[in-house]
Amino acid sequence: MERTLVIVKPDGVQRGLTGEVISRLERRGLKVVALKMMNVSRELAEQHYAVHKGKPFYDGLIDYITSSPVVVMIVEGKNAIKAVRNTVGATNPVDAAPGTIRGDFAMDIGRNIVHASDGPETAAFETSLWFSEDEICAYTRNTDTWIYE
Ligand code: IDP
Repeated sequence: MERTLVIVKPDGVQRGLTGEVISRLERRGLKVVALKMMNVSRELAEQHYAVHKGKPFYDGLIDYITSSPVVVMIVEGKNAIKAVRNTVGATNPVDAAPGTIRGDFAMDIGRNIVHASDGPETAAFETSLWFSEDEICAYTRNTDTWIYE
């Protein structure tokens, strides 16, 4: 089982899409194992987006993610990183397929509703950046045998 970080970004929270995002992930079969709403400090935003430092959109990205509360979660599942990325859709919503979260609810790359870790290393880094170990709930679901062979 993999764990990956998902953030409902400020535009997603403001637009009332938090439940929609969680619902789509849950309905797919992913299991939420940690969840909280929070304001993002500039320090945390800079750590999370360190890889983008120096890019033209960096300052706007830090302003955006710190502008209003986010809902952040860890979801778990078989190949969860890829499954979540595919459910979220392409970074630029104009390229995101209909049926994906970004393809259904977003118009602009700078307001794309959701963040999802893009690989095993970033997932490990980001889950430990946003959550302490005692905030993560490990639990079994009786439905898992109906989701996984
Ligand atoms: P991802 O969120 O799909 O993993 P990344 O390329 O890692 O995409 O970019 C991180 C975030 O930075 C994007 O989700 C988006 O919010 C923002 N971003 C990326 N490129 C641009 C851009 O050209 N203009 C404005 N924002 C951008």
